Amino acid sequence: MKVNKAEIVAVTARADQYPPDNMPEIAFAGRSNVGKSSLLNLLTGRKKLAKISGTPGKTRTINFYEINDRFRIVDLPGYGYAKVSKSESEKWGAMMDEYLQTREGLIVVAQLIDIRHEPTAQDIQMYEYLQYYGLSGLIVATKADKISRNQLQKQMAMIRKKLNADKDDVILPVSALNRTGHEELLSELDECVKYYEKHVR
Ligand SMILES: Nc1nc2c(ncn2[C@@H]2O[C@H](COP(=O)(O)OP(=O)(O)O)[C@@H](O)[C@H]2O)c(=O)[nH]1
Ligand SMILES: [Mg+2]
Repeated sequence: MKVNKAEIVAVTARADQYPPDNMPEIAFAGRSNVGKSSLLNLLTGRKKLAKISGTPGKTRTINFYEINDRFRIVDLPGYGYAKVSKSESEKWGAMMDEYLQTREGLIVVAQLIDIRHEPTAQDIQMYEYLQYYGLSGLIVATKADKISRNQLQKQMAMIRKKLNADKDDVILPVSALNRTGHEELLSELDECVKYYEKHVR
């Protein structure tokens, strides 16, 4: 798949401001700073489409990006940032529930995990949540440029094991820095969208 067109269509914390639920969507979830925005920019070939932040915990909205007038990538607010208050984290949870549990067009949630580190308790919790709602299956191991080729397989196996991931789950190493996994991820997204086009519509 080639990305010919990418535009941001909504930035919101409120369900009544989501774009119409009439298109397949693939959401990106993960800890703050895991590389969600960078990956989005890599995939769309637009360096400044999504804001990259040096300070984690900035995004408090759900950002909808429409690709090729065909599907959307949805950048979910990151979790795991220590400096949030209880009420903020409750708001985050309610926002996630609202989106993840009501969106008809949502096909799958790509869960981003930093390839260098063990999944955190929150990563595991998120995986189980997604699995429960039938939204798991695609794990993206980010910042692959930070480790050696040798370590790559080892780290991916560790992530799979730690998450207790389903054997059919796809784990893709990616790097926004050197474009590792760029084509593979795009074709994975394409498969998901095709599935929607064939079965849901
Ligand atoms: N080395 C490396 N750094 C990355 C990569 N992706 C993101 N980063 C860095 O990680 C930080 C957080 O990235 P960002 O995309 O804003 O993460 P988000 O909070 O998940 O949206 C930034 O400093 C990025 O430059 C990558 O593939 N390789
Ligand atoms: Mg971001």
